[in-house]
Amino acid sequence: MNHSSPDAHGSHAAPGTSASPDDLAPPDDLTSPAPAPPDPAAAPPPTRADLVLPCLDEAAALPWVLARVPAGWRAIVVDNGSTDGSAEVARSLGATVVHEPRRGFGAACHAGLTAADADVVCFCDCDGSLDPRDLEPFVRDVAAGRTDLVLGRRRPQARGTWPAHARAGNLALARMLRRRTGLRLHDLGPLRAARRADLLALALTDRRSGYPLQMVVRAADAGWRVEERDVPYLPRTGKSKVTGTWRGTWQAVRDMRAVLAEPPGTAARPTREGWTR
Ligand SMILES: Nc1nc2c(ncn2[C@@H]2O[C@H](COP(=O)(O)OP(=O)(O)OP(=O)(O)O)[C@@H](O)[C@H]2O)c(=O)[nH]1
Ligand SMILES: [Mg+2]
Repeated sequence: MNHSSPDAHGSHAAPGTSASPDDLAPPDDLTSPAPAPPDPAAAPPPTRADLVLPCLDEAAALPWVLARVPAGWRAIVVDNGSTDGSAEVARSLGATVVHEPRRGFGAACHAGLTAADADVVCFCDCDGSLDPRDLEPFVRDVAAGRTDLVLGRRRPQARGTWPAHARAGNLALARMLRRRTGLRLHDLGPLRAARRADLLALALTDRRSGYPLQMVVRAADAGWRVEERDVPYLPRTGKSKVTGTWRGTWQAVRDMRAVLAEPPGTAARPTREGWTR
């Protein structure tokens, strides 16, 4: 299901922003001094990250997406040949715009990764289906070295957000991935975070729909700690290009099959000690 109304997203509050009954209750002792305001110098600095946003004709979704980029992060919008003014919209909203003339989801993601310079790099679709703020805990954990790759497991928030054939395909893919790598994932979602140098060392070659799967397969082969966390999945803004079309779905299946057929050990292995092949 498509939509163009920003209200469709309005109800998605940031994690941790809803007031609990305790927050609303008056303090027991009204005479006690007010708590000191937080000392900005004492607060831990927010973890910086580069956020790669592959973009093909997403002018309608960009304002919503870019308004949700966490403070201090750099939004890298990779324009993949848009004709709807996406690049101009992104630039006017303060994003770094990279042009990738070669079509394909993987081509766009990889151009963003090579343009990034932060230690931690995140990926998010640019169609308003995922909220970049949900990446904050992913980045904290990757930056702290608690994990190597975090994926958002998409949890649809409305009927029709995720067509049945796409869900079934994704589930089948997750099963094949489990057989191939042993990883117990439920989704191969596009919301993700990892260290930039490690991602580059995976030497990903797919430049179409197989890119996200190849990332996970090679990460597993390299012994990374790969995790998934639930994230809300919203109806996209604008016209569907992949899951809503037979052609897009068929191409995605072909690309993914090719990735799963790759023999293990094709990529460099980033380890704690260095890189091995
Ligand atoms: N499909 C596609 N998406 C691209 C390409 N280049 C960049 N993108 C962007 O990649 C993101 C994911 O693509 P989507 O079209 O949302 O694909 P999807 O989420 O699988 O399917 P739908 O949302 O149903 O179309 C979006 O932000 C696109 O604008 C490309 O060549 N093909
Ligand atoms: Mg989408």
